[in-house]
Amino acid sequence: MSTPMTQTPASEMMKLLDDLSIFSAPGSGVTRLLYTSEWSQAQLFLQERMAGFGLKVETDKVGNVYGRLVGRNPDDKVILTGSHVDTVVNGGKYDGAYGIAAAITAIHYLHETFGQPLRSLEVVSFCEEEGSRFPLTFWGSGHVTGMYDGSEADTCADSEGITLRTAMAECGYGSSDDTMNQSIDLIKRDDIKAFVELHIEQGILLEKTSKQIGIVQAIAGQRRFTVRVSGTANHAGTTPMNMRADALTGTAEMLLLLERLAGEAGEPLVATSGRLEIIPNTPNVIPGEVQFTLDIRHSEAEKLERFCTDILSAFNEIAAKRGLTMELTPRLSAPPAPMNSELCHDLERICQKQGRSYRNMVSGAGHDAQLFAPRCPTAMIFVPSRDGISHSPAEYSSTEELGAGLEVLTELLYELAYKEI
Ligand code: HGY
Ligand code: MN
Ligand code: MN
Repeated sequence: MSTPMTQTPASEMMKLLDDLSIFSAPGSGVTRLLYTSEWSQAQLFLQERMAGFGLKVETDKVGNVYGRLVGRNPDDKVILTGSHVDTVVNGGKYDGAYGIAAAITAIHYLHETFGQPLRSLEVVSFCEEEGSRFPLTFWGSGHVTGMYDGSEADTCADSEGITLRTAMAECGYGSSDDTMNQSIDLIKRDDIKAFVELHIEQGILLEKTSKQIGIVQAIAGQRRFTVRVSGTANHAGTTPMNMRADALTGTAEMLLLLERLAGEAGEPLVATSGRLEIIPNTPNVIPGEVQFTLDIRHSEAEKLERFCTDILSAFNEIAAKRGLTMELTPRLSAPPAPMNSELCHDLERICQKQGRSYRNMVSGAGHDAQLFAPRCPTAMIFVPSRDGISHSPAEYSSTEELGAGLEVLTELLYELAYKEI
């Protein structure tokens, strides 16, 4: 049995969003990193809310949370909608959370208004997408779509050296032996008929062109790496400048080259190094080692690959010239993902029917939807971000803008779950 809707769907969704944003580490904005206590509390909160709305709640071995409204044809494939529950450090309250809150609200509204759907309609709160704590991303949807087999949990650790496996076990997920891998089949899913993700744009295009809705045509491909540059730690006072193998100045030359070549490559290519660690990170010691991240994106696969090849060989040349060595660890290779054209046309029709202004666009941000696109019909809907700001406490979209996205999502879910398709 579900609880009746006592307020408008938009206000129910906003209440969910506000309640969800409380689960954060101290500091500005929202910080909810994978397998932390605030992350666990958020997933528990969502399970309670989903159960309260009469959904069948399940969690899998990596901590994805599902809420299913069982359809009249329970053996038919499922319509899945949702997003990720984790955030960046000091992020906003809408990135990821909005897609989950809207999905729960939409399903609650459809159940109250139209009863049981033809086929099951399911919301998912993916455990992790950002790559903020561990040097990999899409940990949730990557298992559901078979990108990961769980063995990665032993080969990566956070900045305090806690392995992903340990962090999982501390939250009661996964298992210390290799049964985790055998249980992966319990995570990878082949029963999904379509996946729809509602998300804030995290860019300024919709606001600049005064459109209420973005219909995503494709999601940019992403390559992420960890780069370790090694030189010679030495005394800052007694080592002449021409006798140094300084890992930090070598890294600085690499990153300035990255910035210049990415600018010359032109849009939509972007390249970022967001995290850098210096060893021994001591004022009077020449840095012996630097570890930094690379995040490179493009909407065309071959241009993305070519830029990565070129920049990494240029880095090797800089290292050789400076007597440094460079070690590269690939962390992510998510190809560009075209969305389903039929679902895009459905979204255009729904926007016209609802009198919503909209535009077709490419997403520079990565999303869980890009892992589903090769496996099932997939669609993404954007709403505007004020000043295009995201991954920041200043991330904001108005109730009206978020409500418009909710109504478009709700109508698409109705067509997918309640009608013969
Ligand atoms: O980094 C991204 O594009 C996404 O916000 N995780
Ligand atoms: Mn996101
Ligand atoms: Mn994000």
